[in-house]
Amino acid sequence: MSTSASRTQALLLSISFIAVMGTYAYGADPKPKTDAAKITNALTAAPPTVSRNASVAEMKEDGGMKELRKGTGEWTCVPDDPSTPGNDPMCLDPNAVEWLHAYMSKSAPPNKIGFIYMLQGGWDFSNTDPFATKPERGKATITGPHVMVVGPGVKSAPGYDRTGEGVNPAIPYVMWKDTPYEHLMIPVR
Ligand SMILES: [Cu+2]
Repeated sequence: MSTSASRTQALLLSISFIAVMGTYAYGADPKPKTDAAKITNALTAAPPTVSRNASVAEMKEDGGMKELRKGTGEWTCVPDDPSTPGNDPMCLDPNAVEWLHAYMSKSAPPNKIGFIYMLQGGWDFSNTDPFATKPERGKATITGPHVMVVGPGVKSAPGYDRTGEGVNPAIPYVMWKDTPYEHLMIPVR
């Protein structure tokens, strides 16, 4: 996962940190600025068969969503989060959209299983704190292409690493464990 506009401030304090991020360096991947660029970026989060008919919406500072494109399918793609240095668009099924709204508004997620594609990878300040605004132990969690399973049902899913802090993100694991927003992170490459 990767959201929250409130992270912007923390990022400004993390310039030196960002500078050592190698392939994820800030300058390597310019943030999409126009609606057209945001739409193109958002659609790269899922296979074309999924994103082709998807709606595209960006997250607003107040936790709401602004629709950039009306799709004909059930999926919603969200462009790269401007508050994180990495490129982290995602495509969500309807249950996952509800889950994302709950996370953004810090309310309880619905008791449903949701699914999210993040085929460009993800960038999170913390593997354990959903609302962290600075890198955990001085180090962000940077993940490669993955899919996510969200919802309270994740608590009872066996076989996923629950190390939390310091987990190896190259294996299927639980992010933000023991919080209402815990979810499975499943690498796909
Ligand atoms: Cu993710």
